[in-house]
Amino acid sequence: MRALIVVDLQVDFCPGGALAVAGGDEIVGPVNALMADHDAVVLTQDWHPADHSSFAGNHPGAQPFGTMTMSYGEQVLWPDHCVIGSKGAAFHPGLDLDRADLILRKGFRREIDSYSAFFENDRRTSTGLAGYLRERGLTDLHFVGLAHDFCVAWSAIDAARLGFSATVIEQATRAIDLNGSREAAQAAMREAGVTLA
Ligand code: VGL
Ligand code: ZN
Repeated sequence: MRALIVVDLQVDFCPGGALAVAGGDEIVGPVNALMADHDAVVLTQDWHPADHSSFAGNHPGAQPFGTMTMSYGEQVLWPDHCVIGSKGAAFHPGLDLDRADLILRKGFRREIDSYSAFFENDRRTSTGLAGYLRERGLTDLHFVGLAHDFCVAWSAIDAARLGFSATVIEQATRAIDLNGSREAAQAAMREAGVTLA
């Protein structure tokens, strides 16, 4: 059975938002249309406490889009975004929420970021999503949403590694493209066995 995994299609990742992805809002219509072709729809929601360690604003002297070494490795420092309960953390108002079976929040622990919908950035702490999908017999996963080169790519790579069939529907994603991250993510996805459609 096929699941559509809609990654972080939230106000802060769309034009005008705190961590805007160019053209992010253009994919809302295509994503809504894809929902009908799937047996299940899962939405992920980036969901950070205001004191989150991935926010440049929480590290005196740090600049957004710089990097910092955390206990689990290197972490990009982002503009403050998707703060729990804020307007920017809400889904894009055009997204069809009624079709969602599951809304999975991630990144809610202050000390660890979570790009992937499956594992937090320590690459060990599970979000529980794999168990949910397996128990429902959802083995064929189609990824769309934002951002192509971070949360979509990391989620699809983890899905392939976990033994799911993983496809990224590229026309329903948009990239941040930070220092070549778009090309790097595409190469990493191909390497991991993700289909780019
Ligand atoms: C994302 C950076 C920080 C994403 C989330 O959804 O790709 N990127 N938080
Ligand atoms: Zn985030």
